[in-house]
Amino acid sequence: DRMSLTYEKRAELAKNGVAKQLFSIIATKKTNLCLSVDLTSATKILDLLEKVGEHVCLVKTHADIIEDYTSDFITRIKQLADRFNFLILEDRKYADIGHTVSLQYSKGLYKVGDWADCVTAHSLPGEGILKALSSSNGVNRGVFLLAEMSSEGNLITPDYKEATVAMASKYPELITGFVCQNKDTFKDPGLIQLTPGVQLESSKDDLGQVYNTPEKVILEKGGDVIVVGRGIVAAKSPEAQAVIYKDTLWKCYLKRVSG
Ligand code: 6AU
Repeated sequence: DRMSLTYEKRAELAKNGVAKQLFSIIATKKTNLCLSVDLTSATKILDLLEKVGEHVCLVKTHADIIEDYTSDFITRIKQLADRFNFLILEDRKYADIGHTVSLQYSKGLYKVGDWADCVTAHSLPGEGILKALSSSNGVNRGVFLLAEMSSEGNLITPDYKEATVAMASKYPELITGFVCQNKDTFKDPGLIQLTPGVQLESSKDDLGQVYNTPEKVILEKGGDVIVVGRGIVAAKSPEAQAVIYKDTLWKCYLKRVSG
């Protein structure tokens, strides 16, 4: 069962190149923290990553909230990714027909396909969306499919979740893992459980987000890579807070694989 396997072992089992790479980075840097840099200023994002890049395995962006987005921002975030050895996930949550998604992925202002190691997508439209995202010409790319959400009242049902996992199994070379909340959602130890909705204390925000603690998310719910946004970004010292999250999350992982 994937709960007791180390990240090193799981790197060997991964079929998607990005999953393999991410498991290896996690094992090397000893961090399973994904920072969600939900800031609207490119300069602020780059400043923050200068400070916390060494503590994270994955940086999750929402390119479409950045007010001063330019190709220079991409050049610089890629330099930081190389320097600190982290991957970039553009959290676009594609959810349209394959043809539209292939345009959204490769064209427009953001040209996500040029720079993002991986992206998020909903399974809702059917597997055309995965066909569209598969066609990135041999470049090492991956997709996290949304199988569950952290927000209260979301409309995902157990059947939808199972159908999502079944759909993903037809695209083993493309799928990096699932954005999900529970360890029973999927079994394949070569895939990554990316879990958002995490803060040091259980709580909620005013718009339906639900937070669980690192202990609960890693030890009970099976999170492999943990997404933290405001828990770090909105802290007085994001750098100090990133270290606290990194250490706490890593301890939980060590406890999980040791027992
Ligand atoms: O820690 P927060 O609440 O500040 O940020 C959580 C981040 C946000 C959401 O867009 C994203 O995680 N997210 C996702 C993802 C990653 O796809 C799915 C979900 O169910 N809940 C969620 O919060 O950038």
